[in-house]
Amino acid sequence: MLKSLLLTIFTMNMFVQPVLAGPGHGDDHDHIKPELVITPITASALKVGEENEVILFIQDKQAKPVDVSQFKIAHTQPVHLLIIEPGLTDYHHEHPVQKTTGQYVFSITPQTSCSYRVWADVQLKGSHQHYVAIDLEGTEDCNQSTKKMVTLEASSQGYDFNLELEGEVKVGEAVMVNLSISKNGQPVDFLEPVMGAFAHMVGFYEDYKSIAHIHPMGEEPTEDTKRGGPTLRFHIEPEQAGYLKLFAQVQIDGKQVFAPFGLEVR
Ligand SMILES: [Cu+2]
Repeated sequence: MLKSLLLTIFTMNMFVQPVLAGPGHGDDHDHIKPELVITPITASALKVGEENEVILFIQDKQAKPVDVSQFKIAHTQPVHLLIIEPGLTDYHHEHPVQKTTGQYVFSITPQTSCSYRVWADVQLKGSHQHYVAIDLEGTEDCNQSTKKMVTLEASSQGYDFNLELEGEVKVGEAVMVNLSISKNGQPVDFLEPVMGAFAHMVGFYEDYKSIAHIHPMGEEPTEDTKRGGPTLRFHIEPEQAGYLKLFAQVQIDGKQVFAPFGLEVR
């Protein structure tokens, strides 16, 4: 299981499914150690509706703290944190900042009292991109029943989002997806660059173990003054069947706007 985690290879525009490396491998002495070990340093459980500061301690295989300079920059950031609770409704995308070598801080204001799972999207220089899962404790035990609503339409902060699939979403098959954004029926063509693109999409499977990072196709903005929209193309090639909750992220007027969708991968 850990072997497959280490062998997870990142390919642009492809789904990536890391195996969640949880505790419980303690007496298996001959396994391959994960490249990075990330431990949350938090005084207490996350408080709902409040800004919680979380410190992550990032160590390498030799338990040495990992400095931010050791990470390869991807989509303008050394570390991306994709964060969600078991119900797959309250998605957060954060970029932690290094305080001292190996210690990285970020803030999160959770909308639920559940625990949250953080997928740290990381790549050490000279290595491959992968995800490390970290759990943050909540104040409530939440069961993992995801509302499996299939929807290709979403509204968020006054903007309407629509997903158009150019084919059936099936395991192992590539399909193009068009994301369109409008407001009051008018196309939104003033999307601002965020993390080196006009839109990002991330998917979480209902098993709460697998994540899918989907990259935009086409030209990427080269300057902050560039604007994009109203339609952006993505490439999806799922490696796993089941319900997939997708979140699109765009930036408008300096604010992050997230739109949730639900798909069933056949
Ligand atoms: Cu990010």
